[in-house]
Amino acid sequence: MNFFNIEKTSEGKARAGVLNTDHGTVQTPIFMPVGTVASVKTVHQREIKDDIKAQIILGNTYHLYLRPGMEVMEAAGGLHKFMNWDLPILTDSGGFQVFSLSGTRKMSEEGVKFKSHIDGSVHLFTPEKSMEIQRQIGADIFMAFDECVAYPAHYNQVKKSMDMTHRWLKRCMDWNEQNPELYGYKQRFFPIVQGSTYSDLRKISAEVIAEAGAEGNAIGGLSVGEPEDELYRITDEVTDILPKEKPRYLMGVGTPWNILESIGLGIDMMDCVMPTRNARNGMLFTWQGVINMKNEKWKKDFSPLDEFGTSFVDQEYSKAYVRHLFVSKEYLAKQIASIHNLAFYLDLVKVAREHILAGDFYQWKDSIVPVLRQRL
Ligand code: PRF
Repeated sequence: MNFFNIEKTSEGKARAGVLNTDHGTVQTPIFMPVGTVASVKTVHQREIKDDIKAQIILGNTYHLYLRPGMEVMEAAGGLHKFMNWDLPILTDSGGFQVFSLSGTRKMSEEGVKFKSHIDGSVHLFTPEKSMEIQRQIGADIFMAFDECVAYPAHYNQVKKSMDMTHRWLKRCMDWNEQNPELYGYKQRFFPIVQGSTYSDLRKISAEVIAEAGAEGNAIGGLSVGEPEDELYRITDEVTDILPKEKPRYLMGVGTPWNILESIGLGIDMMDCVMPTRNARNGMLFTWQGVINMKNEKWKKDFSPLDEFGTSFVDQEYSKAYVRHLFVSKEYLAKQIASIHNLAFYLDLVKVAREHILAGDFYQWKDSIVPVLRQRL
């Protein structure tokens, strides 16, 4: 069985496909909830699977390496067993999290030396170390060790960083070739395109990554503060170069409208902390627009949390009740809002997929995007 089968390509670049992993299939385009520390924050595995209907979740090398650590991970038999999640998992390689979380860090050709955000202890991540940790975690899909430069960055700095990411890719692939999987199922490796918002660098990087011949490819370095039109422009340019027959993963994107536009540009997989992080702050995404749950205007609104929502929380609780929970700073507020947002994101990509299969994706997207962006 192929790892990736495309079922239908629409009028433009959008496509509907299926990923086949040893932990089950994933229908694409797909959104992947982020489970950084072996937990999708505030949400039970049972809810992620049965209510939210997630088909694959993310774990993070950086966090899991620091805690619980790889001794525990290997003794557990990998992340699937440790967290009792038997569907597919993807792990990010750690580089991006080192940049965004650890206070002090030092880059070199060898790798990144950093201080743990937990206890200040010093560690070194190299491409080889990241691969070794990702073998111990045992995700179905694992990522190359890359550097994501901040936005904006000078051309020369971006080029230098991108060239190093390409050299690191070679080291990742050499290590993977010599070190097989630990747990008896297949792990698929995805390299990452960098190059910030410079078209010529993105073209070089996409060609290098395509040339690597991996089973899937990712686009990094976006959604880091650049304007939305730049995100779309670069995604469009890069998906023109990455091989059509392999899945394309856009890392860390984004809002519901970013997700639909990216699907329209040929992206198959996305992840973002936005649905869970914003939920914890009271921001709900719906088919009618964005809701601030803490707003006074919901105080006596006893209508369902989201009348078009697919999850049980949408029908079983009122806006007034969930607002009350937020105002009272109850844990349950964060839990209900996270379940709602993740279920909405999964419904969004499911409906997008149906429109791709029906052949009217672009027409549908253009009509729904302005609605999704509304503030209610
Ligand atoms: N690289 C890696 N992980 C990432 C990114 C990246 O560039 C991004 C950028 N949006 C999110 N997560 N390895």
